[in-house]
Amino acid sequence: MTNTDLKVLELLFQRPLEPVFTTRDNGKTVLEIPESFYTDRYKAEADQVGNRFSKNVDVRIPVQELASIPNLDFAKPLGPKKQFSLFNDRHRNIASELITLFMNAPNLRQFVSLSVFCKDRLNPMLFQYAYAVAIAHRKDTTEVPITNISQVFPSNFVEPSTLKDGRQEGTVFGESGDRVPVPIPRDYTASDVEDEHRMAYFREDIGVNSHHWHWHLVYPTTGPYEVVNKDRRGELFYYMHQQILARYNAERFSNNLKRIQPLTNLHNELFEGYFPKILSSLNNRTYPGRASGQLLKDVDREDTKITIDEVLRWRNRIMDVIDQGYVEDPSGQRIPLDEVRGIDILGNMIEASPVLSVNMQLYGNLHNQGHNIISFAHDPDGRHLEEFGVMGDVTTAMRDPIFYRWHGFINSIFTKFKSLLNPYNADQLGFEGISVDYIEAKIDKKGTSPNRLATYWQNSTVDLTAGLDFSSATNVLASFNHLQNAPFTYTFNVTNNGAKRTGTCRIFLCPKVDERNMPLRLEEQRQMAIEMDKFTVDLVPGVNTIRRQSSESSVAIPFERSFRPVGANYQPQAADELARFRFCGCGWPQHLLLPKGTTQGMAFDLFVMISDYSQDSVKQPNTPNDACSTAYSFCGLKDKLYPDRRAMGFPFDRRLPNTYLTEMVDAFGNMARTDVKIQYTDITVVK
Ligand code: CUO
Repeated sequence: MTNTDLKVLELLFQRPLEPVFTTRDNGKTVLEIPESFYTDRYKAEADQVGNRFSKNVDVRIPVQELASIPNLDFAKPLGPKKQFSLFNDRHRNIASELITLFMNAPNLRQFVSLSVFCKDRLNPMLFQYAYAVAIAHRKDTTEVPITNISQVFPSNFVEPSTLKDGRQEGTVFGESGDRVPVPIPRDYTASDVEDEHRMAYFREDIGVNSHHWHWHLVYPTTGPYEVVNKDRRGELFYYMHQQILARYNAERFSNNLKRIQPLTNLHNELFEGYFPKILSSLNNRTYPGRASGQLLKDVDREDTKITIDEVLRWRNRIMDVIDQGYVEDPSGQRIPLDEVRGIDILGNMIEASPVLSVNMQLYGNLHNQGHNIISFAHDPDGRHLEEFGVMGDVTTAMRDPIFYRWHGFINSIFTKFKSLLNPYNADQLGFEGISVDYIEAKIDKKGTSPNRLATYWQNSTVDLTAGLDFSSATNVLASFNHLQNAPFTYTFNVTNNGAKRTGTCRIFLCPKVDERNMPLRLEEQRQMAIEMDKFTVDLVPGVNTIRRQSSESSVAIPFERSFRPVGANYQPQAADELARFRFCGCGWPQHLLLPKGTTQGMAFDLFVMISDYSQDSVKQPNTPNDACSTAYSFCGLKDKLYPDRRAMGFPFDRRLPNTYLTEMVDAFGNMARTDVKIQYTDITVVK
């Protein structure tokens, strides 16, 4: 790839609402587009506007003419100021067609031209989504960094007055040292009267929401078959969201709240309201809120029609097939829901992916339509001309408390399926001749005691310049408080009483007691277990000491990865460095790796298991390794198989042979547990 092509592709993530001929990279760069690329508004004055913007720039990049002008009529129903939703059938079909168009561009140059041409002719959110999917999946764009969505559309992520203040700071002080980052307020969506507000720091975390967007970007439901059909995609839909719920529950216990109540009855009032107070960049309106006590109604709007009855019918059919043990494809062929493929089939069917669902007509579109019905609860027939609420959009859905209850319900269906499988037996759980003798987790600081972990607040700065349209040329910096944990290291002593072999080390954190302070039985505890890390270990005969840092976790990505500054100035030049630096935003934010805990110290079981690698390993295709696929437990590996043959969540995804965790650990030498305490301190550290 030439540097210019890479540069153009990166620039298209900046200033999503500004015409493509305006300057980018803080006024330094401009794209010189063919006359035919100007939209009707500017066509007559093409010369004049083009000159106006190319006057004081350092770099001018010419964009090649398109071999053939694409027909974009398919995208017409989604006007430029409409909210775009991945849960909406019509929007998804449009997105799918656009992704196909982008994927089919015959070479890199033409893909660049096509993207430049399309940008000003399409709904900006639709464009950014389909464009990012194409960049993530085209073979010739693997080196292009995908700008974090929170930096492309910052108003979807931060309180809007921050952006105004940030622009003002930038305009008044320029790049001078007097400029300070503008603080994003922490408690702006509700007061302490609302109990659920205790969870706002988690739900409204920028890293949490950008992870969720990025996951759905990597695993789209529609588009070309080769883009959608990824190894164990349906199972990962189940598992990644199940882990979010497990983490949310541990976080709720830390905040003295009861566990999630799944939204099983769609006719009851939704007791929690939510007023997001964030802006949609596209139309400069706030996302609608939802009052407490709202009832769900059938949605009857121009481009969305859903009845609650229909959703319930799909649910019943899915419950029935789980009892039956098989699903039926459109020709009536029975496909068994066995312990290997069953969960994957169900995941794709329940989410649902029109490309991969076994039978969309019969099993419907349960999860997506639930998002929609909830997101329109405030204006189900559109009489108030209000758009969907935050639940209608993957960039914002996790902000709303109802997200966790809807997914809690979806998860309960998967749980039912898993509960019908045989419990794991000794052959599957054990690893003959391996014994884990000692485990600890200790903060990386002198004088700290083992198994006492710590959380606190940290104030960090993010650069929101990329997405700010029509603003000053200087950077806009915002600072915000987020939970943070003190880095720690796990140490395990493992004795191998046999020949040299390989194992998979699986680390989980499980709450010990429930909301009433009663000890949790293994059956409940396993469903709340949080995966912390998973990695391969070579075990020599005799004693092995294994050390692993919390920052190496297979579920999380570091803060810098989520929020790297945007623009050419920050980009390493050397190819290998660039590959390492490449942004890949899928992964749980490292700063939320641990639940908050309590000021007195909250007790958890730290569980470690070493499983037999010969039962875990997969034969990977010979595709190049991707430098940024580090959160593989949640996000898989690019162009490879999911790197663990066991069911996701193993060993906690199925019933287990013991009543309490301690009994299971006593019964199997290859497992160990210890008590750890997570202590929260209400201090803020500035990064
Ligand atoms: Cu990720 Cu419902 O699937 O939001």
